Amino acid sequence: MGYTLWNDKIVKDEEVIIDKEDRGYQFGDGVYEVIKVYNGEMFTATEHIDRLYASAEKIRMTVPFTKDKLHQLLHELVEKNEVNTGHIYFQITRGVAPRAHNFPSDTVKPVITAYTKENPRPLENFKKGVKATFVEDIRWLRCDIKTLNLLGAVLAKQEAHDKGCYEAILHRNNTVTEGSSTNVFGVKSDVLYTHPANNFILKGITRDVVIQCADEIGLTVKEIPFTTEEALKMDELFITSTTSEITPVIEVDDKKINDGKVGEWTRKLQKQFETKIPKPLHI
Ligand code: DCS
Repeated sequence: MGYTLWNDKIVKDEEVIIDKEDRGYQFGDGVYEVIKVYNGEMFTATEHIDRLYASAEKIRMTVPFTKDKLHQLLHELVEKNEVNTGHIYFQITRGVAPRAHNFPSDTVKPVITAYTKENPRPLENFKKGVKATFVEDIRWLRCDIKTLNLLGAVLAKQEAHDKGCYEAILHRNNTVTEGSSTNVFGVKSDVLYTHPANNFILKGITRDVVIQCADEIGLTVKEIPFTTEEALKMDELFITSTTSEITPVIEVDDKKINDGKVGEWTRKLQKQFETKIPKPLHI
């Protein structure tokens, strides 16, 4: 048992009450973020908070705090729950009102919940890589917004798990967009390819860090889409996210990438990424 941030207060988990007419519960009317905690320290918290505010604005919702205040509250939550390595999940909904599709009046306050989980890094996946499967991207056309409406992603991920795969690589008319909860990258002839950050994908914070890492190690990045067919012919393929970091993909629909071996550039990127994450304090 631990503590949850509930609106502007940190309370015991069991004190949180979620109303049945919360619009997040009924409509998925809200936005969310997941922030990784390494050795008690939040990683890229500013970027995640900025994206939360941007998502909220895109659905015409106002976060009732300043960014600094939210940052401070999340920091307190991590301390209070004594998180070592894990993550924070936080969401904000349009609040509680009698059920009607249109927005409630301005007096209705958004509802914020944030909690933490202790969660080890999936190091085995980083080392050995995972299997993936292609799934048609049936999501809506505003995938740039990190909304609570995740049914398209849920169905895709389940299809992948049913096939014994870690991730579903989504495609629209055979153009790879992203994973169900990750961004997708491919390396071909020493160039790193990924889908451009438009309305078809979520602009991952890890994606941005990886692009920066690529720059730092001299790997050319091209933000142009590739097809499912091209994906299978990549020298290297990997997925990225806050919790999956840089996870190599060694097989898609039973077809091996690079003979099922993790590629050199992927290893170099993983190494560069490692230099950026908060290290344990040795006092
Ligand atoms: N694309 C989608 C559809 C996602 O849901 C996510 C994150 C990403 C890309 C990668 O973004 P970040 O690099 O910013 O994490 N999904 C979060 C989730 O739902 N669980 O963990 C991360």
